[in-house]
Amino acid sequence: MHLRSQSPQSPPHAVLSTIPSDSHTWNLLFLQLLLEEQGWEVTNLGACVPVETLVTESAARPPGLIVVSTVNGHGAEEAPALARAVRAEPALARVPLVIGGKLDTEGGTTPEDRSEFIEAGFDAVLIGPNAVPGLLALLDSLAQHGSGRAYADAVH
Ligand code: B12
Repeated sequence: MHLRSQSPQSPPHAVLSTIPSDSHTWNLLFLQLLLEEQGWEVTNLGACVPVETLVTESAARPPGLIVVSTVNGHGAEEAPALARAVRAEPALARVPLVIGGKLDTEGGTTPEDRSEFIEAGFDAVLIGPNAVPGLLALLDSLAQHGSGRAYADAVH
């Protein structure tokens, strides 16, 4: 379990990313500040992150959490491949991986809208008005149990 494998002295580490096409950055800054406020050290990879960069940077220092934020409406097209690439890297196969924001241009928030992301390898899809409370609950769950899969099992 990566969160607890870190030294007790060091804060847990999260990698924050977006999908390759997305140039929005205020969402990333918001999430960086939110995570830091909760005691996490954040590597914010910035806008338009190639999937290979996300995988390479994360594998170099496996984090306790990977957060993907996208708002440009292309998440539904690009994020499943991102998740599959993350899960194909052995060092990242069990790192908690979540996505949120505006994943399509239709505001989809139903369980059906989320299933493709979960099947691709995300542990949670955080969209709509409960997205931020959902992330905070996940952070609490990781602090207690250290497993994104345990969180996913609890909410699905
Ligand atoms: C500012 C802005 C821009 C700026 C971005 C500047 C920058 N440096 O970021 C510019 C002008 C560059 C821009 C460009 C584009 N934009 Co724009 N943009 C916006 C705008 C007006 C505000 C976004 C913003 O900064 N919000 C502030 C941040 C803090 O909030 P947020 O992004 O909504 O994130 C919140 C939540 O979504 C949530 N959240 C986000 N991610 C995650 C992840 C997790 C895990 C969790 C828990 C929560 C979470 O938390 C945040 C705080 O509540 C929105 C409309 C709007 N009012 O939202 C459109 C909007 C996002 N853009 C849009 C579009 C289409 C584009 C363009 C494609 C336009 C174009 N045709 O060129 C391009 C994108 C190009 C690209 N390659 O991505 C659409 C997306 C459509 C959709 N998803 O349905 C929007 C919604 C406008 C619209 N109504 O059509 N944009």
